[in-house]
Amino acid sequence: MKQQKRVLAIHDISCVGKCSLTVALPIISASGAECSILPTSVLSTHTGGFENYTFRDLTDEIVPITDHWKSLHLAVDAIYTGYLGSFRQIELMKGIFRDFRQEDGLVCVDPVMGDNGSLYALFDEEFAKGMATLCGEADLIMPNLTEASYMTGLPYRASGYDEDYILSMIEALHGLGAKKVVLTGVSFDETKLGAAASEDGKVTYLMNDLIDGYYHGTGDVFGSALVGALVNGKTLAKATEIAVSYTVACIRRTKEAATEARYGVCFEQELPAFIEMLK
Ligand code: PXL
Repeated sequence: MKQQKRVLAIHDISCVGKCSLTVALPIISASGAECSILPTSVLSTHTGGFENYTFRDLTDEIVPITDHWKSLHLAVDAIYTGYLGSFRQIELMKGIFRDFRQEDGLVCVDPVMGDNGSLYALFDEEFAKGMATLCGEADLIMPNLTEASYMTGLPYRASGYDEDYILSMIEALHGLGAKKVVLTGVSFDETKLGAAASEDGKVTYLMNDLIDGYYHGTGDVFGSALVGALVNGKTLAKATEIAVSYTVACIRRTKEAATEARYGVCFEQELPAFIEMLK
């Protein structure tokens, strides 16, 4: 019997809207790994498309929680960080990496900060610079093009770019310090969208159908599936392919259900298909 892997997922809890921990927990659990969590903040909804949401910063809880875990000698096989609740949390994450990283473990940073060329509410350029330093301490980073551009200083292009643009972005992202890079939101024509997975000097494009419209929380669905596939022993390229396929299936289902995009994607009914892809 293979030992069960433990992933520590560090994101906010957006109570409604299907992103962050409310997708990381079920997706990573479905992959067969245990998903321990560290909530960075609690919000009534996510900040994309809702107004008057509540926000409770949990920065002051992080050290007491992780001190307790240290007293338990808790071991984690992978750490997966996403939406952080304050600038101070960037340094706290570095401390968690130091304290909980295993020799053969995996530290994954999704530098959740923005999309479509701009930063989300509550983030600024200073935060992006801090996030770039956190990416430097990760084994794997998975920014979208917007986040990549804010962290590298290279211009953001929404469309009409060629492979050279993507390759220069990937090179600059490796320059931050991570050996593995998965750049999301890559599209060379109007029919295909996907991700570029890069390690050991090799870039693989994992493209799938582009479905019109903007669906909230898909970055977290993708990232959780990617981490789940990686802790199941898949290669970076294979894990990225699985994460792209699963995310597209979730978007397709949501489009068919015609639910409001700000409420997130119907990822639940595609979990059996995700589990199948991991076999
Ligand atoms: O899915 C990214 C995300 C996560 N958490 C919160 C957000 C967003 C994007 O807007 O607002 C709170």
